[in-house]
Amino acid sequence: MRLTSRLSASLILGVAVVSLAFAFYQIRAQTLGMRRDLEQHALMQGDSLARAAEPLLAENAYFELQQLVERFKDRETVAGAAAYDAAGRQLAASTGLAVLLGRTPPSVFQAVRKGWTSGEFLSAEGQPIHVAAVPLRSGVTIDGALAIVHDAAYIDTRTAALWRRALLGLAVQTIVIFAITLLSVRFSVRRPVRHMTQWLHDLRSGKIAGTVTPAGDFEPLAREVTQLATSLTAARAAAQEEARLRDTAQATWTTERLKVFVEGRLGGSRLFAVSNREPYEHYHKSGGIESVMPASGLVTAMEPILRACDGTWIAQGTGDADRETVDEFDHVRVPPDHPQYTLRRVWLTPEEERGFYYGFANEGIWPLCHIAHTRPLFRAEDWRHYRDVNRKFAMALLEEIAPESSPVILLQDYHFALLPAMIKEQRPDARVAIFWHIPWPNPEAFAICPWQRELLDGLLGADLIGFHIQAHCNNFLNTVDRTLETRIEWEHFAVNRGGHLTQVRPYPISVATDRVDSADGPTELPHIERSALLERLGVRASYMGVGVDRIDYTKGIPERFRGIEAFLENCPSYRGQLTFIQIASPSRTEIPRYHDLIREVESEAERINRRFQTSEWKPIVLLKRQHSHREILPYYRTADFCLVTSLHDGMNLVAKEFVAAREDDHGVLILSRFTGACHELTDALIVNPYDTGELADSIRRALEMAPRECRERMRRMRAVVRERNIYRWAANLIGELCAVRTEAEPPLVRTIPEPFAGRPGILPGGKSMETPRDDAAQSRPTWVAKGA
Ligand code: ADQ
Repeated sequence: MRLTSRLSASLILGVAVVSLAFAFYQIRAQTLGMRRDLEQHALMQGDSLARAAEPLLAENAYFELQQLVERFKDRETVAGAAAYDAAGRQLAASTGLAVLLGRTPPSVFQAVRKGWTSGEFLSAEGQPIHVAAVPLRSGVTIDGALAIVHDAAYIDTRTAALWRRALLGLAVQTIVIFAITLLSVRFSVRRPVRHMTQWLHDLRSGKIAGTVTPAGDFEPLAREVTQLATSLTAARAAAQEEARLRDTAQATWTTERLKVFVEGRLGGSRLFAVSNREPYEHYHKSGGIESVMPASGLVTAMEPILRACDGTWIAQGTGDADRETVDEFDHVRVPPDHPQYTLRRVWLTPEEERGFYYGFANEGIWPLCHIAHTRPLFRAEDWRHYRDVNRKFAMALLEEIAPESSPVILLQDYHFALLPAMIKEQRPDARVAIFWHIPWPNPEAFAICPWQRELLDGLLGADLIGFHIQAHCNNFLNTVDRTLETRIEWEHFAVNRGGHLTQVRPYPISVATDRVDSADGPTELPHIERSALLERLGVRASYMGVGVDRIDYTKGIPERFRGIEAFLENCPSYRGQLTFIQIASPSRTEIPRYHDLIREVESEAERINRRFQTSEWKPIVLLKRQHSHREILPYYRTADFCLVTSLHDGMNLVAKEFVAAREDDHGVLILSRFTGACHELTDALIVNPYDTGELADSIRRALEMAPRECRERMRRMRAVVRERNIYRWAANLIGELCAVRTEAEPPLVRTIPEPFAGRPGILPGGKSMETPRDDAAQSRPTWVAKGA
C-alpha cells in the first residue's frame, strides 16, 4: 500500500504542476485576447462617434452633444461616453458616467495633447472599466476629445469561470490517475511480488523447490531469485545429507565434504588442473554463442572437483567462439550460467593439434596403452609437436602458478606425460600429480614406443602418479624398472630417481551420485516412460537395452552389435521384443581409423536391422550424436540392461553412471572384464566382449533374471558407487598429493619465462619475483626485477 500511495502521490504532484502551468498560460492568453478585443472594439466605436461629435463641438452645440453621448449609453457592456474640450474639461457625459469617472482619465489628456487615439484599463469605484479616448478635430486643430467607457467586469467573470473549469478538470484527472496507478500496481507489481514472496516463504519452509516465473520486467529478478533458491536448495540438501551421514556414521563423500577437505588440505595453496580437453566449449549458434560440455569421461570426473574448489583449469580452446569469450588473459569463468571456477585456454595451431593430439597422443600412446589390436603409429614429426605442446602448456601453467607458493597441480592424462618434469624443473616447490586415465600396458608392449625413456622421464617428474587400478600401477613400475636407472621401492609403490620420490597409486575414478546433470547442478527430471522414449524413436518393444559411448575402437561397439545379433539368432522369441539403443558420439574423426569405425558401426547396425526388422520394430537404434547427460538419463533409468563391452578401458564411467541412475534398484549391468570398473562392480554380469556367444547369453540372462536377484545385485553396486564416488576419488588424490613432502622450499627468486611478460602479476620484460623467506608471515611472493 505504501508503494501505491508513494507512486500515486508523485504522479499526482507531477501531473498537477504540469496541468496548472498549462492552465495558467492558456487562461492568461484568453484573458489577454478578451482585453485586446475590447480595446479594438472600443477604439472603433470611438472613431465613429468622434466623426459625429466633431461638427457639434465645432459649432458649440453642447445640447446636441449631450444627446449624442446619452444615446450611446444603451449599448451592451458600454458604460457611457463623454466629450471634453481641449483643456480636458468635461462638456457632456452619459448619465452616471461623471460620477463613475470622477476625474478626467489620463488617456483623454494624451488624446488632446498628442492627437493619438489611446485606451486604458482603470478601476472606477472598485469596478474594472476600459476607457478609449479619441481626439476631436476641426481641420488640423484639436478641439477636444471623446471618451468611450466600457464595463470590463465581464472579463474577470469569464476568467474566473475558466479557472473553475480548469481546477475541476484537474480534480477529475487526479482521481483517474490515482485509480489507474492503483490498478496497475495491483496487477503488474503487487500480484507478482506477492506471488514471489509466497514462493520464497514456501521455499524457506521447505514445502517446494523449482523455479518462480513472473514475466515482463520482473523476469531478470525472478531468474536471480531462482538461481539463489537453487543454491539454497542444494546447500540445504547437502546439509541434510551431511547430517544424515553423521547420523548413520557413514563416510560417504559429498561435494560439501570435499570442499571443506580440500580447503583444509590446500591450506591457502590453490588447485590447478591441466587437461587437453576443456570442460566448456563455446560455439556460434543461431545468431548467438552457446556453451557445450564435451562427451568425455575426464571432463565428467574433473568438473565437480573444480566446482567444489574454485581452482583454475588449463585446457586447449577448441570451440569456434572460444576466443571471443575469454578476457585478455585467456580466462573465462565457468560454468557459464553459474560461474564457479576459472578456465584458462591455451591455443594450438592446426599443425600442433594434428601432431600432438591426433598424431602422437591418439595414434601413438592411445593404441599403445589400450591393447585393442590397433597398431600404434609413431612419427618423429608428431613427437616434436607433442614435446612443443607440452612446453606450451608448461608455460601457461607456470604463468598461472607464478603468484602462488607451493601450488597443488593435477595434470590429466596421456597428453601431458612430459609436463610433470617441465614444471618441477622450474617450480620444485609445486606438488605435482598426474592421473593417467587410460590403462598402462606391460613393459614389452610399452617398449614399442621409440620415445619410451623420454615419456617415463617426464612422468617421473611428478610427486604422485595415479592410475585406476593396481594392475596398471604394477605395469608402470615394471616398465620403469626395465627401462630406466631407478630404485623401485615396491613396499611403498614408489620410484626413487636421484633422490626424487614418485609415488604410484591406484585411484579408481567414479561419478557424482548426487547430481543429475553436471552442467546444470542438481535437478529433478520428470519421469519418462520407456514406451514414450521408444515411441519418439519410432519403435515398439517390450524390452530395452542401452549403450553410451564415444565411437572408439576400444569400446567394442561392433562386437556388442554382433552379440545382439547372436542373441536374436539364439532366442528368436525376443525378435520384435528387444530394442537396443546405442547412444554414440563421433570422436577423433580426423584420424582415419576412427572415421572408418563410424562407417563400420553404422553398417553393422544397418546389416543387423535389415536382417531382423519389421515395420514397427528394429533391434538396434543408433543415435549418432553427442547427448547431454539430461538426455541420456531417461535411457539409463528405463533400460532393462546396459551393455559395456570395452575391449580395454581404464575405468569406464558409463557403467557407474548407469548404476548411479538406477534409483529403482532395477536393471542389469553387463560389463566387459577388460574395464577398470569390473574390479569394483562385481555384481555386474562380467563378460568377454570378444566372445559373441557369451555376450548373447548374458543378454538373455539379464532379461530373464529374477527380479529379486536383479534388485540385490543393483543395490550392492549402488552402495559401491555411492561410497566410492568422484568426491572420494578427488579427496584421496588431493589428500595424498598435499601430504607429499617436496624436496624444495619455494625458490628465493622465481624466473618468469619471457612470454609471460605483461601478464597479471608479472612485470614487463621478463622480470622475476621473490619470496622473502625470513618473514614467515609473508607467504605471497613479491615481484622484483630479474637480477635484482
Ligand atoms: P572415455 O574413454 O571418454 O574416458 P568413459 O569412461 O566411458 O570413457 O566416459 C565417457 C563419458 O562420456 C561418460 O560420462 C559418458 O556419459 C559420456 N558420453 C559417452 N558418449 C556420449 C554421447 N554420445 N553423448 C554424451 N555423452 C557421452 C577416459 C578413459 C576411461 C575413464 C575415463 C575417466 O578411457 O577409461 O573411465 O577417461 O577417467
